[in-house]
Amino acid sequence: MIRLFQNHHVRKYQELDGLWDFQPLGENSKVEDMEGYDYQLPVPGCWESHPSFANYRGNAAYRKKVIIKNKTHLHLVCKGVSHTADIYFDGSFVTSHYNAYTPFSHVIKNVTEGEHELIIIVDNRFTDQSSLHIPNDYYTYGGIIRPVAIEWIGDVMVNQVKSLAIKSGESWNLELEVDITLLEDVQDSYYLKGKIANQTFEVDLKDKNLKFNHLIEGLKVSEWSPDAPQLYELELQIVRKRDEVVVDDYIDRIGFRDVTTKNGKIQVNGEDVVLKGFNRHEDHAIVGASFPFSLMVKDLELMKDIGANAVRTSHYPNDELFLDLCDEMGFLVWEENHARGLSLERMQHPLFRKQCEQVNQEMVENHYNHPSIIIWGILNECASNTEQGRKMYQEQLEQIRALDTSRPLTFASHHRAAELCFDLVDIVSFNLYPQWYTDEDPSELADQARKWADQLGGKGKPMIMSEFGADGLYGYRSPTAVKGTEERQTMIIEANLDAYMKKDYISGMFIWQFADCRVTEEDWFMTRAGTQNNKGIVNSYRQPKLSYQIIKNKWS
Ligand code: ADA
Repeated sequence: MIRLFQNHHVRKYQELDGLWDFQPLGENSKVEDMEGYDYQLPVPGCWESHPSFANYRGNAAYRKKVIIKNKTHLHLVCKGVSHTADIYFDGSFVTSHYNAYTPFSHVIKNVTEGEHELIIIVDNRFTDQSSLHIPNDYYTYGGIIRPVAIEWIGDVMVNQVKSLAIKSGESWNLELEVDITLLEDVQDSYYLKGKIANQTFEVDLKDKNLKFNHLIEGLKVSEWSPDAPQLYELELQIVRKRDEVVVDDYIDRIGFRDVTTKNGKIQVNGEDVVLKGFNRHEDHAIVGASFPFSLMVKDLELMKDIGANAVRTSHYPNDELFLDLCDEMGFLVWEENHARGLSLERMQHPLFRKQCEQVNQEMVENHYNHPSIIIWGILNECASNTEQGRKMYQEQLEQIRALDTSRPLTFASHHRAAELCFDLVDIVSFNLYPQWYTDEDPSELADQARKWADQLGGKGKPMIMSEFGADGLYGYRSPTAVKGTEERQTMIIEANLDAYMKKDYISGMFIWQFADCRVTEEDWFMTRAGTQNNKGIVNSYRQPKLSYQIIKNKWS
């Protein structure tokens, strides 16, 4: 399932879920060296879920045959390939993409009737071509981890529509930024027909103005809010004038809400909110990073059961299906670009800026319309304590602001008094682990963090405790309550929540972390028991630890 709603009624599309031929490739072998495929693996899926590839870090070929009944242009849509994809169609190279966590697409023109071969070479190795996927305190899986679809398109297609809801008195306006792609030098003329809530509209596509804004005013709609997550379908159609035939369409879902940061607080539709939630990796003991819809629901239902209202997509953009679910369930989302704990040296990797810029673009362009996303975050615990790092933080925050002025920006800092970038963001966020990594008192530390924020460019800005928590090895119980027991994890989380829930200047708290997750053996096995980050309040199978009930008692 690619989305929680029908993305097209007119444009024909086929999701390529299923068993694909699979063959691991040698260190330097190429697709043309392929002899045969000895395996069949599910797509979407991680190859680590297959017994033979539980620890495989390398490259591999996935192959799928597709039948085309009549000549067409094909729009290939990939929602996530981990972490690098080289795509071939009928043996010819089509496109490449780096990064597991952002979607990409490509048009293959004039595909004839008959059987065709789609091959995706997937590579999850840590090489000098990868500045963001590196050995880390989470796992870079291998595979086509999110859905793939092919779409039949004509000469004109709706490529992307960004929708900005703007309150206007008692009603709402909707500013559309429409991007239409013209594939051939067509002679026909077209117009765009649209429908949202109680209004229809038309825009003439004269002189092929293919990127334009269109304002719809006076919409009488119910707002999207965490308690009443009302969604509306925006339907756009491209109509050929000479015969009124609809040649393409595009459907998305819109929530009418706005996000502000005033008086040191965060507001949704003018109402102050306090975010209470979890940092969540897309990681599960059985499916790795490739979540079927039912397990996405499971995670959010558990969070709802605990009384959480927010989730941070630590540390990368999430599967759009998960964001659709957050839209429907009224979760508030801090979505962030892909980076975790990169030193200045790593930020100076020759590909870092280009790869971050690409992820930021793909994240914002593709996820812009989700009302559940109320904050964009960047560069978790990177070198924002250095002048050179600051330049890159500033560059990325400016890039995202240029793409989206409607959401506040932040980043999670662990640099305490040495932080140099709080003046660049709308919300100041702290990763602090009092009682775990330090013996500090959570209440005193939070007060001190507020002072750091005020002194370092964050005065008057909302403050989020973006990470706090402790290891708790599932099933390790002991009256000693030593660090690593579930008892100690519970005590530490309780002490943090008791402190933060009382502080009026704290607008959000995200426990690190929702579920235990796999980490890379390289660099991390010594500091992570079982080569796992065990700070989940459930284990990687979603079995609750002692802390689950304590948090629930406080939040629900
Ligand atoms: C950091 C980091 C998390 C995780 C956490 C921990 O704050 O942002 O990804 O590694 O530490 O478990 O120590």
